[in-house]
Amino acid sequence: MMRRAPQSDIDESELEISAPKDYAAGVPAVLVSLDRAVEQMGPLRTAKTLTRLNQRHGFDCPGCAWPETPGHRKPAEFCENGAKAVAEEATLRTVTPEFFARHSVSELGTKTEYWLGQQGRLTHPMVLRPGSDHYEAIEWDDAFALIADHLKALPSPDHAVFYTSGRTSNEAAFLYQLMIRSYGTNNLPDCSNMCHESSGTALTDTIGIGKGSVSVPDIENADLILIAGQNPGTNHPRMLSTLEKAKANGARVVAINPLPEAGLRRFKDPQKPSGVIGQGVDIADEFLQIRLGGDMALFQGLGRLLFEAEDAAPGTVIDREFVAEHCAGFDEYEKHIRGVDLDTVVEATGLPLHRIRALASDLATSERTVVCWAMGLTQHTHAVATIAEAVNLLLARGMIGKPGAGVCPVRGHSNVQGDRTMGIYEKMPESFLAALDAEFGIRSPRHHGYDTVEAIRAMRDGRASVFFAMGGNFVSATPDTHATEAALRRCALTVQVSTKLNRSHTVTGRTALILPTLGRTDLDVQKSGKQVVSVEDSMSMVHLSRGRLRPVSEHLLSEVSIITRLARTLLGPGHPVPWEEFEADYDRIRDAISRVVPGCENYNERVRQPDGFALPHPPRDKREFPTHTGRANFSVNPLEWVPTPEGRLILQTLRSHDQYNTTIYGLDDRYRGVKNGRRVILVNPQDITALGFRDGDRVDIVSEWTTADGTVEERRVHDFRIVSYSTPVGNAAAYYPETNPLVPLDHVAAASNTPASKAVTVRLEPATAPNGSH
Ligand SMILES: Nc1nc2c(c(=O)[nH]1)N[C@H]1C(S)=C(S)[C@@H](COP(=O)(O)OP(=O)(O)OC[C@H]3O[C@@H](n4cnc5c(=O)[nH]c(N)nc54)[C@H](O)[C@@H]3O)O[C@H]1N2
Ligand SMILES: Nc1nc2c(c(=O)[nH]1)N[C@H]1C(S)=C(S)[C@@H](COP(=O)(O)OP(=O)(O)OC[C@H]3O[C@@H](n4cnc5c(=O)[nH]c(N)nc54)[C@H](O)[C@@H]3O)O[C@H]1N2
Ligand SMILES: [Mo]
Repeated sequence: MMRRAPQSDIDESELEISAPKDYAAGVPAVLVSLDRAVEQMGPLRTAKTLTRLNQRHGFDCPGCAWPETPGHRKPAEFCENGAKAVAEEATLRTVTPEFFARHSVSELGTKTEYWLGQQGRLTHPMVLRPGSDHYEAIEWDDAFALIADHLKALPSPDHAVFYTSGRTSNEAAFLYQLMIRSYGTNNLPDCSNMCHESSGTALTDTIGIGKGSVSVPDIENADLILIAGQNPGTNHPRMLSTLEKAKANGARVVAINPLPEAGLRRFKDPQKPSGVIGQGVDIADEFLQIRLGGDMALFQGLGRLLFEAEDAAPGTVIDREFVAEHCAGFDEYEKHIRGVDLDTVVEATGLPLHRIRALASDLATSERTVVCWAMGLTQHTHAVATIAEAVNLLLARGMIGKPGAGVCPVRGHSNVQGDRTMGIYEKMPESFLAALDAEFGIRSPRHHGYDTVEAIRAMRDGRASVFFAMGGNFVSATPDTHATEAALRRCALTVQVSTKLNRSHTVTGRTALILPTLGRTDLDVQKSGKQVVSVEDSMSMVHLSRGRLRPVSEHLLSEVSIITRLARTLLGPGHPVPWEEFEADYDRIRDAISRVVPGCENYNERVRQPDGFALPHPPRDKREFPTHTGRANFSVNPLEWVPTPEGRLILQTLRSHDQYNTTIYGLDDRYRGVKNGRRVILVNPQDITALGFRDGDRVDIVSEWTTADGTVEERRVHDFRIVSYSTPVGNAAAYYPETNPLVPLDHVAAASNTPASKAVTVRLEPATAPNGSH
């Protein structure tokens, strides 16, 4: 039966540590999925939901953006963490106006994300009035009027910020950016700014489109797959089935990671007898335990070794034809990369030279190479250059735009890529804005808006004072928690369109609103009947998603309804966009999308095909590279890496197996052997001793940051337990979002402005106070 939400918060004294697992999934994964699902939804709703997950007539998993295998789908096309994502959303627990009457905002502000999230689905629009410490119910129309009044009172539309997380459907995203641009600003920061922005920036410069160039069949047919800076066993578990197939077809998989992640070692597919009673399959043939931030050096070293292999057997390694026909900048690249010092590569990566040579020889002989990556590459100061170096390797070998080969940035949120395609971007190109204006007879602003980091600075400095979030948990997901909190508290109004309670509801402007919305699993009925929405996965496939569950409250509105009703209030009756028609029938939104968004022609028809349709990708489809040179660009990047200063550690902030970003599903990072708690820091045993500590000691983590004018700033989080763990010497790991207060706002990647959450310089001190603050 469904269990009640937790009444008390986490007791970290219950923390248990055991040995990390050496395989992912297996039977425990199924048992955990069912247990969590039944706990939140009860048995009937569990059966109804899990059988529809990722099915052709079902809904798209609100978990990750890994694609479904085209053609055939297994009866249960989900994974443990997909099941948890669904259980969290489809839960029958509710957060009602009575809940807010019982709990003040200040009290809620002392709770952990885990406790807040476990309380259930938001049921009513709520308002926090100036000076009050309790949210109270508000009518929808009054909420829209209140937002419109605030927006109209601003000195300029650029004083408002409109954030988007990555679960919003294409239809809602398209209307959201349309409303915001009609109002007059491009301030559209999104979670992508903290996520794959570095990938988008690097890929746009080098191959002309900021999206991955491979499909699932490409991965299945590759003969060499590099997985760098990604933990698929936890964050993209369905990818393991694809990798299993690739291995069965003879692929070699090389994992490049500071941590020996369980999912990269062995996979037991619980849907196969061999995964239930057998050993499962080994995923990685090679595991390179690289130092944090060492990937750029690795890729450059590999580049030099490829040229050496070419010298030894001319005409066999570099794809001269591809380079001559499609690329620019090769000579400069060759000159630079031949000069790379291999001793520096060894120092930067922490990898023995013979292992790097072995990988170079794999690369030199592979006929179909795919490089996959995620946050381990994107969240570094030199992230864009690192990804550009991976592209250099692939270009030199002619590995883009042919079957079985290419770039595979594995995206995070289930529709983060689609939201960008629909215009959620602070610097959308002129061609898109012009098409939008022509379709609707509006005039979109042309000057660029704020990204996430710039939005925080603008609120901090009083240049923005209305903050509106379409989903997400801005306060906890962004870096420098205390600075971000102070910035939000300066606002006149903060608005959160949300499904569940989170910390962003407790850190507010003078007035605050919570607008509860339908999720991916919920039935959405409008004037014309039941609605469907569409999403784009990590491999540019666009398809439909149909929610079927009865919403937990009759007061929820869909995101489309919230946007169209707010737009009508804000923009007035004479506005040229047919907001009411759009709300009544989402087909009308898709008709508009088909005329504005490139590649979406005949959207309604094509999205209804069984597997949807693929958006165009010129490098993948025809080896065309729409860059500024009209060719695929090699790039020259001065080598950067992340040495560990004396007596310090470089800290990466990452996800446990039991969370979805800031949503904490539970307290069990099963694969890493951490149970009943999250305030841990994983440290190499040599460092523990060298720094004068012992395994199990409780410490404060203090980050050190030198500002532009040379001042050293310190940030502190309290009371973390040291766990001895296999991580390179000098490198440590701890969970996000508990460690976000340590990440300085200005510590960002060059060119993409993505917070460098995987490389924070820290020192450890004996714990000064028990945890209690966040
Ligand atoms: N269940 C679940 N699924 C999710 C999410 C979730 O929180 N939970 N989040 C979703 C989102 S939004 C995203 S963006 C993705 C995130 O997916 P991931 O990027 O896999 O997430 P992280 O936990 O940040 O893991 C980063 C991985 O990179 C490694 N790493 C860190 N620094 C480096 C480095 O310098 N070099 C190399 N080579 N490796 C490094 C870490 O050890 C870790 O294995 O997952 C998505 N899917
Ligand atoms: N230190 C550190 N910081 C990081 C990262 C890291 O690795 N380290 N990773 C970064 C990354 S990759 C990302 S993507 C961001 C994530 O940043 P966000 O996307 O802002 O955060 P989430 O935790 O995914 O947001 C969860 C909330 O979204 C709401 N929600 C869920 N589903 C829906 C829906 O369908 N509609 C609406 N309107 N709301 C919904 C719920 O209220 C829930 O509480 O965090 C970034 N921050
Ligand atoms: Mo992400």
